[in-house]
Amino acid sequence: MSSSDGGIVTIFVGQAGVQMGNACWELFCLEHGIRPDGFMAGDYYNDDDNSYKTLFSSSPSGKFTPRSVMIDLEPSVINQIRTGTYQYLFDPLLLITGKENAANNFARGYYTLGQEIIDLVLERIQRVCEASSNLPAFIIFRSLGGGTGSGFATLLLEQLSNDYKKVPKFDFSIYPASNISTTIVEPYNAILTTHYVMDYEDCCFILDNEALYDICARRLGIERPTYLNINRIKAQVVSAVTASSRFEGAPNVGLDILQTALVPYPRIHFPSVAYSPITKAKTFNVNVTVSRITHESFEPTNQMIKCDLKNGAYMSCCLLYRGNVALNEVNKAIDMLKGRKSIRFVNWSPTGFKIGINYQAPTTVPDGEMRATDRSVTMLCNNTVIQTTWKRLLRKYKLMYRKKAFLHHYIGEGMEESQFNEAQENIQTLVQDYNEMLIGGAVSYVAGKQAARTVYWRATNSGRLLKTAKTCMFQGPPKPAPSSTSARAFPGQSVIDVLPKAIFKQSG
Ligand SMILES: Nc1nc2c(ncn2[C@@H]2O[C@H](COP(=O)(O)OP(=O)(O)OP(=O)(O)O)[C@@H](O)[C@H]2O)c(=O)[nH]1
Ligand SMILES: [Mg+2]
Repeated sequence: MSSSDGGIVTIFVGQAGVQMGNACWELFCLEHGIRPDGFMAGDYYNDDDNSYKTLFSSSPSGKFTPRSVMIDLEPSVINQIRTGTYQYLFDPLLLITGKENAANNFARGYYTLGQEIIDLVLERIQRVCEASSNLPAFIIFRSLGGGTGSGFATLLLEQLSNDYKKVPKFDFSIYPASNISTTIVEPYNAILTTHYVMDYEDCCFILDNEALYDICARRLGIERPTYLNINRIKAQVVSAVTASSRFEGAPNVGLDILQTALVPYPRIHFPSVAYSPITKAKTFNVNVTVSRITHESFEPTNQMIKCDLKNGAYMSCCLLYRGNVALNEVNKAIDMLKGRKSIRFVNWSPTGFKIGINYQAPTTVPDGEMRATDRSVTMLCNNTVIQTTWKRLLRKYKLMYRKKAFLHHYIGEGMEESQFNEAQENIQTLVQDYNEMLIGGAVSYVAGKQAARTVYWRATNSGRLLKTAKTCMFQGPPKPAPSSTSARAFPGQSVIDVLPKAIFKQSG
């Protein structure tokens, strides 16, 4: 075993980031048989098994250490790690704290407090990177609403994109939930950070706590979910996304392939996430078939962001299966999905679904709230409906900004008012960019299925997006394909292949 093998470097920023980190490392340790003190449990030890190397480095004494840096501008959250069950797991130098938090203020995280600590953080990250012979990716975890999660993470991503230009940067962000937001200025922080890091990160999975609370309540029967409950669900997604870099599978979809599949244009990089099965620990006789989990992963009950995918069109979709899953069962499940008119793809991206199968079954925390299963699926998709989450946030942002409410807190820490205008304009343009993805149309149709539906959008001169008169050419009882589109599909051929060329133009 050597400590110099390549691996993903994970970076946890602010309270939400660090607490997500706790859940992730709890799970990673269980998956690799590493005890909380950093040594491998005897029965797991196998000289030929290198799966741990992606996430852990190892020392000659047999101690495993996460390739991970945790940062918070205040000490209390990380102090719980320093004195908790996993205190010996982490390298103490990689747990970095300042003296006071950013008080939910982007500007404190980015300017005043952030500037004091950034050099130290970069030096520690460099140490971790130098111990890796290659560096496939950084994964950053944070909340968009917190001062540290928004402001400091922005500063960090800016520096990382300078120092490690070629290394892809993934982001797992907690998006401010619409109804249960803990701080009034979260929309400011979230929009400012999204604006500033737009060009510094490659792919940002956004998850919202409201959706996760709902999952806990509906799926796990937890009346008052805690952050631990929801962070453990998110950890399953993180584990699935990194599984291909650790365990065997075919076809195995790595982070690089995921990024290529999910991000059609640099700015269109906000996929949403769903997971199945999420079942109560004490449920008996659960029928976890491939078809059932696939179906469930498209249901709103399993989505980790509050928006209805049925109202948008998919640009891409990846299904990452784990465990005992046969490719022919997956193909059958995909055929079933293709017959659902609620699943529409933009007509310039008709290739449909990217499939990954990893043979390692999901691991669950013993005595945790989720039932162990021998297979699971994580659904990652880039759907145009995500723009509604930005619109929702912009509405709140504008309400406050119009009255210049709370602005003095930001100006007092070194920001200028013009930066608020720029951020607002950039996110408005992002919404517009997502709209442009729809121009040309979206299709859900498979030959042989009765219900087929085609929706066209076009842009007006003012830039507004309109559904054209051709909207919903098929509805209700089955009708023959309209001659205007020459959309005659043969058995086994999708109508996508025979529709007229999209009038889609690449933005910017
Ligand atoms: N999912 C999840 N969300 C969290 C957790 N802790 C805080 N949040 C959410 O994160 C947002 C607040 O951000 P924090 O992460 O607490 O803030 P911070 O990054 O530490 O920044 P400051 O405290 O302002 O310095 C709120 O929307 C919280 O609901 C957590 O453990 N899990
Ligand atoms: Mg904090």
